[in-house]
Amino acid sequence: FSPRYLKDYQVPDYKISTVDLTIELDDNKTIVTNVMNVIKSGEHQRALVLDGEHMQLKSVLINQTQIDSSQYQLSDSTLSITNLPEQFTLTITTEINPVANTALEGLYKSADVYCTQCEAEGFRRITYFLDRPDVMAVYTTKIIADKTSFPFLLANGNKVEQGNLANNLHYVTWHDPFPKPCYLFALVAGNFDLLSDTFTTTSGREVKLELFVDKGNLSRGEHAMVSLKKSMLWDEQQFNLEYDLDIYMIVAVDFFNMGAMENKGLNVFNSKFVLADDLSATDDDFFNVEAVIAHEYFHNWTGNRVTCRDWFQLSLKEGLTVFRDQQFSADMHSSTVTRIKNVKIVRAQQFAEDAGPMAHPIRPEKVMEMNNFYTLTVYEKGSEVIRMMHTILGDDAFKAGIELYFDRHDGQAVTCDDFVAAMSDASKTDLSQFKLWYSQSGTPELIVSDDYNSATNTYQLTIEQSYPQTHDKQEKQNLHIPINFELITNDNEPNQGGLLHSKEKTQTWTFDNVCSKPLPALLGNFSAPVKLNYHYNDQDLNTLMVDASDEFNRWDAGQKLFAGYIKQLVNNPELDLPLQIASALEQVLACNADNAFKAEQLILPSFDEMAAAIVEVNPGSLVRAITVLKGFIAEQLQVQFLQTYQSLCTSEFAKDGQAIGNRALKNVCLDYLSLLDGANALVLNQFTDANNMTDQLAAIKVAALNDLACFEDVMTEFATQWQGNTLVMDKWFTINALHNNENVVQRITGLLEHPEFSIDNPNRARALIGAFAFYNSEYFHNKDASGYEFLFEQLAKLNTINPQVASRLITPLIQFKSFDNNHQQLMKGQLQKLTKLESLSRDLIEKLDAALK
Ligand code: HT7
Ligand code: ZN
Repeated sequence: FSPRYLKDYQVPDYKISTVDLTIELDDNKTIVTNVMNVIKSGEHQRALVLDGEHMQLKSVLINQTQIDSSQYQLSDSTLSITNLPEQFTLTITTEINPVANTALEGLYKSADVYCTQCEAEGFRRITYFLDRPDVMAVYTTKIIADKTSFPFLLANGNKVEQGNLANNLHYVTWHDPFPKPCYLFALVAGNFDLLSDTFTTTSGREVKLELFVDKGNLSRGEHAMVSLKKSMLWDEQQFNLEYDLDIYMIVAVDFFNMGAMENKGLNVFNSKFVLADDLSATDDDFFNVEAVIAHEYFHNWTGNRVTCRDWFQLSLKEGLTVFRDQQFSADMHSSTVTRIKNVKIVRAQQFAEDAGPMAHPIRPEKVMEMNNFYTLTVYEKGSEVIRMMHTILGDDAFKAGIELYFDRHDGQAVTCDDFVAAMSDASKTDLSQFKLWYSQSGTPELIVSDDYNSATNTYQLTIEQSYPQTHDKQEKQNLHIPINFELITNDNEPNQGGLLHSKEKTQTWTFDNVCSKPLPALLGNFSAPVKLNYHYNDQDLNTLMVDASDEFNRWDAGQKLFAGYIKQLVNNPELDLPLQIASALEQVLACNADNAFKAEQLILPSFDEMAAAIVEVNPGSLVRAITVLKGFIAEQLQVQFLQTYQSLCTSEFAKDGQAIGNRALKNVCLDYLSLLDGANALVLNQFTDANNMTDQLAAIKVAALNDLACFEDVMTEFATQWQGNTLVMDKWFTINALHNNENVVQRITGLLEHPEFSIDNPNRARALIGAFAFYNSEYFHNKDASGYEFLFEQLAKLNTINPQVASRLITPLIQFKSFDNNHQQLMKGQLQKLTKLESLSRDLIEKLDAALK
């Protein structure tokens, strides 16, 4: 397997203007007939080299005449045809085996549903094609299948024909008038319940909305439907973007490699991001369903109408669409709490990726397996880069840039440079230095110092950009970094504030008329994805927690306070903790902010976030440091936590923002109280009384994390209550994996044999194996290496079953550099063993090569 490089991009030698597919569905022998209109690009005699994998070629016809195998060349991954006219009809027939397709790429059958996943390069498993996003064609798709088992036959676009055939077969033909790359092709066949609705666009067109769910699940689709309509309205109001086809379909399936897929007019969703009801879904689940529905809907413009020229440009659509879904969520809920959630992911996970062996710019330059680049960097950091443009240009100019982007590029496959050019031209702003964010990997660090002169009332702020070496050894340049700032003074003058543009290695800003020594509040709303290094003392952080105008900064000051003590506790677990920490949190509990925000203020930085901020840490010491700080806070504020907890226990269930905030705060209190005497009774009580999944799950989670006496009983009761409900049982498997007990590896090894566990199902594999490796930090990193060994064994299986899932689950092992030398050696040992596996997938080879080089 050799890598591909961005610098080698060439326009395709041939265009394909139309694709007519006939797909005769069968479990093991599905026949695909693909009739294409092909046009040579320019004058040349080069071969047409089509991509194709994992299928059998049955016949090739040029202008309706069959050619024999002497006229084409077949390899494992290509079909090459030479001596071709300027324009011709190419008909290719292939046979595929959907049941054998456990990788869930291309056409697969699982749980009685035929389903496709073509992004990034799955279409080449359905038929031979120029499988690249800059080849855009108009598709017509005829699906033929058994009428009883598959009453719904769905594909992109509008339904144009349907009818019955002999042998209980039937067919439906779909036509999608919008030229699209093949990664947006989709087909679904199955027997579903259908939730129907309509949406009338601003220009007065009525769009049919259809949501397909497993039989018996109709009511669990309602929240998704409401979310879809909210998303459609928001995109019209914010960006003037209307939906374009007559119908928008969403299908929920249980077997899916990722969250969802934005196929034109026919989104396919992991059922986890569609199904939700009051009893079985948590508040977070409801939030996530709405966000993912919005994300896929927003892709209709940012991704589908304007797509990527090549896969190196993935962030063109993903970074922008994540930014759009984050803005949507911020508008639908508390904007600060939404922002805090986004930032936690960047700091805990994206920063770790950027510091690990797979570090890459948001526009990667070298890719071996494209599926490996659907990363936190491309998505989340990509979104931060778009957000910085929004911050620099302001909302109006940003929206003018979006408008110009669509005026220029509707119907095209373009690059990140094209996007930035539209932004720059519409706003008349020079973004040439800013563009380096697209090509530079790693997390910048800002080293901040200051000086106040009371004689002249001037204040100087100096910011230095610093770049730790990344794994790709890339040389770094100074970036254009927007820094939101506020100078907090205790005089009666209004605080100065605004946006600083850091562009040089070291830059100093001088502020006049500063009547007392100010405290700088920097990076308000996390205005750039960077680490900040300024020597705040505890008193400063306490001031920021109360006085910073930016709510995000108030939260962040608390996080910095906690992080400082966690770092000290790692080296000295006996450290005397000051009562000041508890009194700061006492103020938080007592103030009249909204409860969702208070809950965030009380949550300590996670293991991952701290691991990303400490060099070569001992994982056990870090877990203990966090526990010591948490225990100290719990003891100091026991009375306040209990009072708050009790005041928020209500028998009524509501789903409005306030009720959600109340539950969040109540369960953070429970989390602290679960470390103290009386925890078992409290937790058992909450479990028994719970009338919603948020509370029920919170109870079993703290029972697991603290290995409470009630743990086994509540788990058994939970499983009995929810057996058969796939999504809830995923939660149950996850809680098992989080059990804070030395026998956890035995427990989860046993669960691999549980009748409801199947490693073939990505959600199940992630729920059990993924949750253990990503979140049970204590026992995954156990010094006897049993956690690493367990992951190795599962990865060895997943390598052949589903390489995409294997490649995601290997993440905690390849990020060994965060940990001390002993752990590094143990983790590397497992990686070395993986390299010895027979038929190692390209996905794992790429990561192992990077990690071990
Ligand atoms: N654009 C999609 C990315 C994707 C994907 C989705 C499902 C299964 C496999 C996949 N590979 C890539 C999802 C999105 O970002 O909206
Ligand atoms: Zn996306």
